[in-house]
Amino acid sequence: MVRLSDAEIADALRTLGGWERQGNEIVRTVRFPEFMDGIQFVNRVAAMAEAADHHPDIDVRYRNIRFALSTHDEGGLTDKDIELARQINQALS
Ligand code: H2B
Repeated sequence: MVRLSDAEIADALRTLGGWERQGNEIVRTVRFPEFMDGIQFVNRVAAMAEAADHHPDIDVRYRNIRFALSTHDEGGLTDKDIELARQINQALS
């Protein structure tokens, strides 16, 4: 898996609503109606992550859940992060 260039990351983010780059990560924070809605969504993302063998950092703050994606093995962002972000967006839509 090759690291994406700054331009490739910027291009991908143009089609990924809600995500922004923060250094070696892309992040999205989602607010859910209730705490348990967020937890159930985290479970769905966990299943996606296992299927992809690619795991987000997830920060649960009551109804606000922050997902951070990075490819730790490569020390940066790769297509795996973009693909998981797309899956998360699709699950939210
Ligand atoms: N998740 C993330 N986010 N980055 C990685 O580099 C990574 C991972 N590596 N999940 C995977 C697992 C790797 O350790 C296994 C061996 O495929």
